[in-house]
Amino acid sequence: MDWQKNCVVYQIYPKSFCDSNGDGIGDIPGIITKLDYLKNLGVDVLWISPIYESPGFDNGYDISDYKAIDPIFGTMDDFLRLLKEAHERGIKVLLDLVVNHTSNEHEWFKQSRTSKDNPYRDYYIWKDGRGDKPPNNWTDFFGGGSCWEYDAATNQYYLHLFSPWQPDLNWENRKLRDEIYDMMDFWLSRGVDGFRMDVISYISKPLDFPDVKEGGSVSFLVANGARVHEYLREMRKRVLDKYDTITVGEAAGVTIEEAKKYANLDGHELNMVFHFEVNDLDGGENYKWNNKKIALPDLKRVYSRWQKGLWQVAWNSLYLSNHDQPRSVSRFGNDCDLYRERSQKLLATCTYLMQGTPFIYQGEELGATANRFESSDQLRDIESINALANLREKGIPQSEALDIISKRGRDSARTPMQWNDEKGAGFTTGTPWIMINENYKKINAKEQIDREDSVYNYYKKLIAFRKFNQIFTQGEYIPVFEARNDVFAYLRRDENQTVMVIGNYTENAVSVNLADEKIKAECCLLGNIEGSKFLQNGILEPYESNVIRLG
Ligand code: TEU
Ligand code: CA
Repeated sequence: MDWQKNCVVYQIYPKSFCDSNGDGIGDIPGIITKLDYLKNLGVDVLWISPIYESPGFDNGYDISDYKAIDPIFGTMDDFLRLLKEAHERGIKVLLDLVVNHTSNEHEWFKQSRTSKDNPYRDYYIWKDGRGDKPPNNWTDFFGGGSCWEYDAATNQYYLHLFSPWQPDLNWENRKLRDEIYDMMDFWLSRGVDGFRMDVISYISKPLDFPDVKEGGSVSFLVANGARVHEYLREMRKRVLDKYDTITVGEAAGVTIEEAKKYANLDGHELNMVFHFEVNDLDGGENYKWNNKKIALPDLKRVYSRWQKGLWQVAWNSLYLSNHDQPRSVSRFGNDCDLYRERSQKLLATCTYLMQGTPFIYQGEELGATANRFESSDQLRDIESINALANLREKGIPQSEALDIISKRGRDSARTPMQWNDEKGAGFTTGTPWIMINENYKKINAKEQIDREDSVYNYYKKLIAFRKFNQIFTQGEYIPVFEARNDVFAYLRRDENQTVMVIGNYTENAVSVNLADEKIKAECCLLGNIEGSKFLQNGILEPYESNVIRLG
């Protein structure tokens, strides 16, 4: 079995993980001090969000030098030491590859904007305006207005799908692609084990740059462009195939049919992708800025479609959240005192025991919750700041707008790791770059590690359980109780055995008759409630989950 399929990945958002020098910003030496914590949890791979040199308008997703470590995170020596120390513990390290765009402070862009015949001009996407209007009607993904920024020096506009500080690269240019493969080689040859590829589904643009239709989305226009698979195949041949890597593409706008190409088991492109169909479930009229709750039947439908759709053709990734998405327990579970821990355990159980490679986002293993931002000066993310202005403009009162942003914005998942109950939460001795969730006295790693029935210790058990039961990697996925809107349940089956994973996603006790699905239970292998009576009385307590061996 390939290790890429059997491993568990842990995502570190370095700015918020652990600060070693008291400047309020997490850093590489800080990560090194936590490697034993990660080893103890049982994860095999770390994905570290960008640590390259960057002016930081989008927390490192705007890179000004791909081959340098940003001084806020440490030095190249620190990074090489992290790599060595991780490898010594049997942990692999994946970097974030952000190659849809660079920072506007990247040397290529500085050159590119100087003149139309500069050799770097064509590394980016420049167009004439339509009269005094931008080349088309696209608006950026951060709610900041047009995707085109006018540049007076050459009287043209450059494309930026994200902020104006993130000009899009022109992948049609072969020299640009060569530079990117060379840069990937630079990191892989130093021992990096692979990449998470930022918005990789967007790199091939429609060359006629058509207007987006009323009600349509730019995302679907730019996703899965004509040459994206050609580029990824080229990348694999030119660089990835020389190493034993793990690759995951962030793939907004990717359907199952497309995913079968990106993440095909034939190994010509990537190991897997992150699709967005779960994230889109609570989107709506106002994009994601609403109070909508995800309905379980919708969630089940998406999960089952992807499980069945990729079966024996391609490979799934399994994630609940990341640095762009709300905290999972607040979004899919219940973050009240009574059910926070139990529902986080349920979510992990039901998500990570499907087929695919599990990804844990920092803090999930503690049951970290959404943060409440009380004032605009507490916000840090460019998208949240734009959203506040846009919501206010729509007439939504400040406190309501902040409530929506706290629930759905990206800052909420970016508050620092809560390591202990001391001032600074063990994250920093200084002033943190973003506020610390005030619940750190109650929710923190120290308390979690020390208590046997904590979320952390459950995650640890679950990771080990998954690893030593190959059925979860290889077994077939068969949904059961499909029509129920309170319970998510499925079987995993291989030639030797069948197990059922079942979870009650509601705050009520519910009754389940296994005979309805002709299921004969043998014993409970793993549950999130000590002394569960489920196999005796058929009652699932609120947010209860169980893994059951069938006879
Ligand atoms: O995210 C791209 C992406 O499509 C989103 O998840 C985006 O954050 C969301 O649509 C905003 O509502 C990636 C990175 O994960 C994100 O942190 C970066 O800001 C973005 O690309 C640009 O590099
Ligand atoms: Ca620091």
